[in-house]
Amino acid sequence: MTTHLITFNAPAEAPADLVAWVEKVAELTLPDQVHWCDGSLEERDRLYAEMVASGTFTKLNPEKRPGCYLARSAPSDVARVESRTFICSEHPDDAGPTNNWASPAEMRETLKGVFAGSMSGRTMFVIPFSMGPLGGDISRLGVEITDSPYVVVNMRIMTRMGTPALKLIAETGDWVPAVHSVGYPLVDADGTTRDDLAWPCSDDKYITHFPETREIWSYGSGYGGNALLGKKCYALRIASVLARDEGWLAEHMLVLKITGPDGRVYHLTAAFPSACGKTNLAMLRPTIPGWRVETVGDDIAWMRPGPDGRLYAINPEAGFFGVAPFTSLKTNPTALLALDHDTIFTNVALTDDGDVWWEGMTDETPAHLIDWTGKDWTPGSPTPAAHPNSRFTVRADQASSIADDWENPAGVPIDVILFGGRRATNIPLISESYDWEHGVFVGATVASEQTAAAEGTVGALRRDPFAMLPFCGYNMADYWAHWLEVGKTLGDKAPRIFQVNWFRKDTDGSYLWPGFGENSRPIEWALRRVNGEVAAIDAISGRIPAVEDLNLEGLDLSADQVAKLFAFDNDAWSAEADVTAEYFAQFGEHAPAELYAELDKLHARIEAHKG
Ligand code: OXD
Ligand code: MN
Repeated sequence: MTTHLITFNAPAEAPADLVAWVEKVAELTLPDQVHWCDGSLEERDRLYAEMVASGTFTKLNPEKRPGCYLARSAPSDVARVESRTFICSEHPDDAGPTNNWASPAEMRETLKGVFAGSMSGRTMFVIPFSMGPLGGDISRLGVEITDSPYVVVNMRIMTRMGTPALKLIAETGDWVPAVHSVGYPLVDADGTTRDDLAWPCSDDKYITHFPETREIWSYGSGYGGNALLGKKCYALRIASVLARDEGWLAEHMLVLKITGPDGRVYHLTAAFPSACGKTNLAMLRPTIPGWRVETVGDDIAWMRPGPDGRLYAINPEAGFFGVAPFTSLKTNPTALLALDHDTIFTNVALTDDGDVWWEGMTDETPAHLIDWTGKDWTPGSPTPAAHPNSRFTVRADQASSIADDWENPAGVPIDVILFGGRRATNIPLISESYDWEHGVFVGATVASEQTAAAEGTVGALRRDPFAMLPFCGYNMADYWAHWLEVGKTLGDKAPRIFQVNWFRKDTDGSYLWPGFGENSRPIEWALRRVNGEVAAIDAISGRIPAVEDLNLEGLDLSADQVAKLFAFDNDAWSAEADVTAEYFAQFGEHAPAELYAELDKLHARIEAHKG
């Protein structure tokens, strides 16, 4: 197509620089046509109908799941691909040892090659979007170009997308360009055509970020964070760079609003590595009377010091892209009920009556299903019916737990920051950091124990600092330094930092703590600490509760189990501190001196504990 047609098609609101960029990308990728997304219901419904007709979507039973659709991806395209995710900063040091670095000049050449003609035979969609409420002070704008209608309808749920965002882009001129192609052109260079697939993608994948020029280019995958570029690519990798340069924080954290029995309102953010129950915590139903928990965000928080000096957070997303398996009326009724209508399901199983199912959804397994690969499935089948990383995409306000202030453009003031990991040993149920620097040390050293099944080494620690390991757009150690800086700005207005561990195990391998709604109990202690209502005991990991201050009423926990939840083994802590020194050493000069000082203090506390 000729590029003047793009100009011709562009909505009146589109600014010249945006139109010029779209033309440039079209000249490279050679789509058949260009569609500027307005975000309307008509547009959505037309795309849904087209995807049903093309076989990308199966419409679910409208009696059971009105407005719901099922997509099945290619078996080779089921998750984020960290090995193909690149930070293309000028200097390798600015990507740091925990990211894949690529030279921006070389990567640009590679991308030019793979994107050349990559959209031929397809429609190129232009998606203007806002991360965060439209026009909010903490919000940011972007434009994703994609050749995937699946991406368009998911972005419509996950972001504020369409004409209102385009108007703001024209007004402010400040937006991040993001280009995505599934990498499956329908016409090749010599004019040979091929049929489309229900889930087109490429074996060759590049998820690339250019922090200096603030651009995203993603090729070859249609799945989740690889393709919905507002989420991990923008709201974490690029936004973490913006945040560093502008004095704020872009974090892989859920955000909660909590109301106490006396009506006092608190807000809390929490960072957890994958597979630690983050969505369940985001929709926590407290078991202790009088406490109410509401959801502001389930995955990402953008936080800025506000006019009163406190730290304010927004959820930059508008929807949840959650893991489906093990979401049930027992584990997370709020999430399950939110999926009743207007939800896109990807890679879950289909029931005979046109509904969805996944492992752990119900006690009883259906006798027959169509599995996520489209094949017949029975309970005797050797593979799961739903892919373990199968997902739901749903608007955030479909969750009954959504807080009334979740879209407040000014954000919510944060009282408490939680860091969690999956630790069988060492880390107590809850402990409070001694100060901000200690909190940064705790966040920097967060880890989960690798299971034998995953890596063959029982007990080895997989570090996931701030749960940001795959999401920090620059050198992780510089990111820690940035956190230390923000702490100086906040001073005594800074949120209090706590570490939690729901996963400590007894010697027989059983979990010591029941988890789920009971997690409200240690959180209650944290909030009472904020209020100055309870004292605490200095311990190796931080300040821990006196047993009588932890609300354990109605729980079937023995005194021995409670003691084990807060037990400290000097030798195990010494060993862990030694490993931490090695871990910091990989960052060389970049590792902040403050964190080495915290490590010294930890050694001193371990020595004192030996007493
Ligand atoms: C997610 C993730 O999908 O963290 O949110 O991987
Ligand atoms: Mn996440």
